[in-house]
Amino acid sequence: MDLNEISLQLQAGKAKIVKTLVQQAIDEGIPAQKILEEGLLAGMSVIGEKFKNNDVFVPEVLVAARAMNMGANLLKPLLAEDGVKATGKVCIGTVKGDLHDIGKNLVKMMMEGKGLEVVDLGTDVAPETIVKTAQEQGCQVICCSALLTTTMGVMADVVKAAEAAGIRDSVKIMVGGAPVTDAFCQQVGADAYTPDAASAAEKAVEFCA
Ligand code: B1M
Repeated sequence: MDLNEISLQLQAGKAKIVKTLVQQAIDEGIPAQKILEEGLLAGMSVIGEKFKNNDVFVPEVLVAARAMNMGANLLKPLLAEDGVKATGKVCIGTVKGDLHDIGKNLVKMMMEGKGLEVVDLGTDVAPETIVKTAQEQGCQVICCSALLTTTMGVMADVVKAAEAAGIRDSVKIMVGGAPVTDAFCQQVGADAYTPDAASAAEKAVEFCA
């Protein structure tokens, strides 16, 4: 199958067709990672570019996001199959003021695929909530996602909240999302920046070991 068809249908927001095509690609034996990257993420990337240039608007992006999630859900068990299972507990959330959750959901998916237990706090999460959850649930790692330049600064508050709660030495703080960089990670005093979901999962396993 031509994975570009998945990308095109995602861009058109045709969630049911995307779901059918993803299933078809799976049935044809195409690796889940390839379907994710060349079908779903490729389509989302085109939508992102159009959104930036005002060629599409929030409603179109939302239906594309829905199609992305429906396709990704089918891939989840397959992405989870490979490799030795690790143990550890991670809490993850998109920071306060930010509603983007597609990347976070992929990170969660990859982490679960590695055998980690993931407490998902959703989007628009206050630093105190993330830290309190990590404390109460005994998470070794906190993962913060931010997609906006106006919200990435909240990650610094997460680090400060962990210090204030006295858990900074016992928890690793990971940051990610499109505007986040390694330099930013160091600037806010977090422990690791990873550019994508797969490397985030690998790093979390390393931290939990
Ligand atoms: Co928004 N949006 N959006 N949006 N949106 C961006 C981010 C933007 C870059 C678009 C643009 O202008 N080009 C821009 C931000 C500009 C900036 O800050 N510099 C933007 C804007 C401006 C906005 C609004 C303000 C628009 C408005 O209302 N005027 C608004 C803000 C709402 C809010 O959050 N308060 C808004 C709203 C929305 C929608 C609701 C319509 C929708 C979100 C739907 C949803 O998530 N459920 C949406 C979307 C979909 C996007 C784009 C098009 C796509 C984002 C995405 O899902 N990418 C985006 C443009 C773009 O990125 N090209 C855009 C796919 C996803 C898999 O990638 O999230 O980067 P990403 O995740 C990657 C890595 O970054 C990494 O792993 C993932 C997979 O490998 N990663 C992590 C992510 N989190 C991690 C955490 C980790 C580790 C790795 O933890 C350790």
